[in-house]
Amino acid sequence: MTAPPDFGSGGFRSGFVTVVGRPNVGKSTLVNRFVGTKVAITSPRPQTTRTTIRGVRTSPTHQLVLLDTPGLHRPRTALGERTNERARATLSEVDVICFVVEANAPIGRGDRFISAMVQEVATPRILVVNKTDAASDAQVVEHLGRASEWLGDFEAFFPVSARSGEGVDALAADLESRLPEGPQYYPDGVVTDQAEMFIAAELLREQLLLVTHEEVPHSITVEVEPMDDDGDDRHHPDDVLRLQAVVRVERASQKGIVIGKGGALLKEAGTAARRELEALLGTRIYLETTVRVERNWQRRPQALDRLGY
Ligand SMILES: Nc1nc2c(ncn2[C@@H]2O[C@H](COP(=O)(O)OP(=O)(O)O)[C@@H](O)[C@H]2O)c(=O)[nH]1
Ligand SMILES: [Mg+2]
Repeated sequence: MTAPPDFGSGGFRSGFVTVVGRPNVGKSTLVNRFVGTKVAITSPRPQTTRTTIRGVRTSPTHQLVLLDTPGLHRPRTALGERTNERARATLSEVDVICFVVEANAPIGRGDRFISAMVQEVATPRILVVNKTDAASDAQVVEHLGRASEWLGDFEAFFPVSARSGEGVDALAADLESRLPEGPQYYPDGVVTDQAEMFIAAELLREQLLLVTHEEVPHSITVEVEPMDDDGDDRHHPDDVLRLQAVVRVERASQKGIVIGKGGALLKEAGTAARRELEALLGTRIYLETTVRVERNWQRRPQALDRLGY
């Protein structure tokens, strides 16, 4: 007779891990790596992530639900205040906190600002030193040493490269070992809680972030909806998913920038986003894009409510 698999004293373990750290340290890249596919868009620009995104990693024995929070930072706009508050509230509600710093930059005020918040709650915390691929061994060792001195107490320390994947499995195993017994919240194969239309909007926003500069990236918000059926489907056979994307910017001058000369920039971004979405959803997509000006939407609470922030 073969023995059943040994799950320790109990059965399935599951729980929530929030990933925090200052903007650009690689939180979204790390969550994508945990999950194995892209659930959160990433970019070299700070504050790419605006809402909390869930990434799910499931094994036969464990389910880790990773919360990719927008970076905690000193807020300057109503949007900044909201994202900050949300990230803060989750700290005490999760099973483990993953606090991420980067190995290729000194630990600074931004890191200490967040670590102070992290130290306020009783939740177990792990320090992750990311971007080891971009730092020397000596830098990594120095960070691991400095971290406890400058950032407070942690249960464990993990050097990783979210980009190459080095160290990520060891980190995941440690996180799993800290989960309580619990249900499988998401079925096998589900890697995120995001709706398809939200992913579509984020993929287009990611493309626009790549090709815009200065204040424009921050002023962009994108909404995608299935297109109304106008009864004229001669050009759009049934196996094509028809989507309408509305790109909002804060000023008229930004509208021209996003559209580009002869519409070239928007068209290119739309095509790139459409291709990624087609691969992700496994269906052909027709994506129509328009740009509208919504004055100072980042500063107006009513606009934030309407846009879903
Ligand atoms: N070299 C290197 N770059 C990374 C790594 N992880 C993330 N990055 C880059 O750092 C930038 C910010 O990453 P992102 O995940 O958007 O950071 P977030 O703001 O903390 O979510 C992007 O350009 C990533 O490609 C890593 O392990 N090594
Ligand atoms: Mg992010």
